[in-house]
Amino acid sequence: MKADLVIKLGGSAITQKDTPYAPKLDVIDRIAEEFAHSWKGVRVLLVHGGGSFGHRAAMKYIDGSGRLKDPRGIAETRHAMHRLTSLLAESFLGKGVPFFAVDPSACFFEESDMEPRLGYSLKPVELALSAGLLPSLGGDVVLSSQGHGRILSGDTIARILALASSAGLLAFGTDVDGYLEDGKPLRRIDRGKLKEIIASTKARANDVTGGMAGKLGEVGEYLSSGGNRALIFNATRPGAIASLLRGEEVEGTYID
Ligand code: IP8
Repeated sequence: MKADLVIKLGGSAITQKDTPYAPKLDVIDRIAEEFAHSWKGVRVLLVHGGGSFGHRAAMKYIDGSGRLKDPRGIAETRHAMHRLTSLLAESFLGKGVPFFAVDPSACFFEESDMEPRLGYSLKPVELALSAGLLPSLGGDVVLSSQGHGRILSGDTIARILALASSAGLLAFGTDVDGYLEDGKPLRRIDRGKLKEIIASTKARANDVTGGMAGKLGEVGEYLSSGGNRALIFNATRPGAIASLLRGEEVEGTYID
């Protein structure tokens, strides 16, 4: 599988994180519009976060070790993500973009013998890409061979997809202009500085997968596994997605 670009739309960009089940429909529609104009001919894998949908549901049920043991909690979290994915699908399809949702809960799973390990098959994503679709995966709850559920962040999915497709760029869209230091976005972070920066970054309290710190952790893992280049940018800024699809540099923090 080969992709030019993996774009993750963070939950903070496409939902109001502090209001339960509140999508930012204006942002979603604008991003869909930018895809409609600039996506043709670009091999893109799209990922989205949980925002006030998945995180809201998961927080009610998740335990201290990150497991969801109550079947109702697993099912509600899956459904919350399904609702958000449907809103994205309606918007993209309404603008003529063949958004094709691939359910991560159906192609990722946790295998446990000594240590829990993430297993997956990306065949459906690969086939969707070759069929001329825009494959899209949201963060999700995945099932374990031990009988519980665990949250799989869209950040992790994005990192796995970017490595599996040798993407030229792994771009994390948030609602801020990049990695902020003293309120200002850094233009570039050298991979050698990443560990230090992660240590000083605190997770947002309403996020079960670690917010900016989690994202930077995935970037670290991506680069140390042979990944090319990562970016943290503001997906709510008009034109940012269109520029990325045209292969242009955008405002934000590049990490390489
Ligand atoms: O917002 C989390 O995905 P993320 C997905 O990308 C759920 O970390 C179900 C909370």
